[in-house]
Amino acid sequence: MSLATVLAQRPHRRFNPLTREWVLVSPHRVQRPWQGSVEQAPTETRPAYDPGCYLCPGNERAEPPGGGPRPRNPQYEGTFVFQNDFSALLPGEESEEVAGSSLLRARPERGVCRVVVFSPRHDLTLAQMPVEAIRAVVDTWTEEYQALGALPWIQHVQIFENKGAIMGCSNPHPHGQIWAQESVPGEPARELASLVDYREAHGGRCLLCDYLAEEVAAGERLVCRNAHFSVVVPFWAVWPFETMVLSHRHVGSLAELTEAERDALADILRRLTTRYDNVFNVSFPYSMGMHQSPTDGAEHPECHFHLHFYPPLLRSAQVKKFMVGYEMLAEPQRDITAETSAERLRSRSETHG
Ligand code: H2U
Ligand code: ZN
Repeated sequence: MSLATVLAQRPHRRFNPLTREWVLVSPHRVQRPWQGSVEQAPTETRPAYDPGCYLCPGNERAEPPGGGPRPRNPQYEGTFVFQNDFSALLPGEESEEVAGSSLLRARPERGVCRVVVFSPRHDLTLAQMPVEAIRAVVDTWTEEYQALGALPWIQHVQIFENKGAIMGCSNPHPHGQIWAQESVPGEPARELASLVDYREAHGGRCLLCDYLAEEVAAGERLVCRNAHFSVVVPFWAVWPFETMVLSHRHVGSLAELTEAERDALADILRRLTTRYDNVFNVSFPYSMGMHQSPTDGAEHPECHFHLHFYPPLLRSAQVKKFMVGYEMLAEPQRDITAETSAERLRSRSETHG
C-alpha cells in the first residue's frame, strides 16, 4: 500500500517533529465529500467606533483590579500598546524556587503583559485591514519583541492573538496580546529542543528549512506563498484548518526581518486571514502566535521564525472541533486530512467577501 493511500484512506498516526507528539488521523470517517456549501452566519455589523468598547480611541478602560481611576485610551490613529490592566504576570523581585519537595515544585515567575490594538477601527479584523496597516502591526510587534526582549530578566516574548468569542476573546475590536516572562514556556521550549537536536543530528541543518523544502516540493499542503513566506497546513496538523506561516529565510525573529520581509509578512497575513474568512463566510476564529528566538542573551542558530494558526472550526461557523475524550486522555485525533484542509483553503478567494 502506498503512503498516499494510507494518508488518504487508512487510520494512521503522524509525527510532529517540533513537539515530538503524534496525532491520530482517521480519514475513512469523513463519509461525505466536501460539497463546498457554506452556511451563511448572521452578518454582524459593527460600528467603526463603539462608545462602550474599552479598546476604542478616547474611551475609558475597565476599572483596574486594585480600584482607582479607570485608564483612558489616547486618540490613537495607528496601533496602540498598553500594559494589560489584568496582567497574568507581574514584574517584581527575582526569587528562588519556593516549595521544598521534588514532587511539589514551584517558583515565582516574573513577566510583563501587554495588549496590542491593531487599529483604531472597531469594525475591522486583520483580514479587512489594508496591507499597510497590517505592516504597522508587524512593526509594532517587532518593537515590542525588541523592547521587552532587551530587559535582562526577560527570556521569552510570546506574541499572540485570540480571535472570536469561541476562542475566549473578550472584545471584537482587533487586538492581540504579548506575554513576556523570565522562563521559556513549555511549547516553545519543546520546539527549541527539537530544533537543537535536529541541527546536531543533521550537520547544522534546520528542521524547518528542510521541512519547508519538502512541502514546497510536494505542494499538496501548501496554501499560499509570496517571495518571503509560505503557508502550509502542517503534515501533523491537529486542528482542522491549522496552518503554519514559515519564513523562507532562516531567521530567528521579527527583529531580523528586512523591510521587504516585513511587507511580505503583512501580505501573507492578510491573504491567509481572508482565505480563512472565506471558508465558511464568517469572521474565522483562531488563536495565532509566533515562535521566535528566546531573548535570553544566547545565540539561537536553531531558531526559525514561524507563526501557528489554530482555528477551532470544523464544519461550519457553528460546528467546532472538540478536543475531548480520546484527545484529552490519549492523543489528538482528526478526521479530515491535512491535505484536504489545504485544498479547501487553497480554493478560497484572497478577496474579502
Ligand atoms: P483577549 O480579548 O484576548 O482576552 O484580550 C483582552 C485583554 O485586555 C485581556 O487580557 C485586557 C484583558 O486583561 N484588558 C485590559 O487590560 N483593560 C481593560 O480595560 C479590559 C481588558
Ligand atoms: Zn473598539
